[in-house]
Amino acid sequence: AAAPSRRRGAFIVFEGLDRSGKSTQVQRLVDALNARGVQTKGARFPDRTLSTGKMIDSYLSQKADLDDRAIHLLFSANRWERASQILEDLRNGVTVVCDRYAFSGIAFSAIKGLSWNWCRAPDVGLPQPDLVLFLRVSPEVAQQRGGFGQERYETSEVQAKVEKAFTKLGQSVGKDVWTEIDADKGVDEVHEEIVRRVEQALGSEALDGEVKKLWE
Ligand code: 2DT
Ligand code: MG
Repeated sequence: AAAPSRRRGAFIVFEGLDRSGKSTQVQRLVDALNARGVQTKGARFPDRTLSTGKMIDSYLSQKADLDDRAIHLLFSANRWERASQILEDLRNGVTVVCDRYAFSGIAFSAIKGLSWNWCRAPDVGLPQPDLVLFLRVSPEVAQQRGGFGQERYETSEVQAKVEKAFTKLGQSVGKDVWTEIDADKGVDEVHEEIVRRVEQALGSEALDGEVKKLWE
């Protein structure tokens, strides 16, 4: 008999607006998968612990100003700093669950007037997610969950523009990868829906093949 083929891990990305519950749901999913024996690691972008992350953190906390293009490239470089580690984990059979990725990169820069193609270019070739879970929260529920913080982009004007950009991105990514989750619901209900969707992704034949490359 043929040796059993070793399946790679799944690359699962969460995207969404402020207060959509991304970070909570990422942690819940990582714990739930590990509990059922699916070896899983969490990741997040921007990763403020990396060298590019320090500059990004100064920008977001409004301690530093940067040209729109410069900060865009730093966010992309921040992903490239981690890309080989993510790829290695996936190839070793570890599932990676990531809080934000290149879709946030495009959405937050495109609303400043940078072109879609220009924004996409530096991320071409990064590991492509097998599944993107877009947590859609209504402005009303987001408001009930607490006010905005002090960071850049944490205003209702920016959030409304970013939501439109995410919607457009979802259409270009396609339904097999991009899944919308109604994040107005309670934490447990949202978690259960996410687990259902992730189970499908974990059963996919795609995990018998190589990790694809983003936008290629
Ligand atoms: P957090 O609140 O999740 O730490 O995000 N952002 C993020 C970008 O502008 N470009 C990117 O490529 C990424 C990953 C979204 C901090 C802010 O950084 C924005 C919110
Ligand atoms: Mg934030």
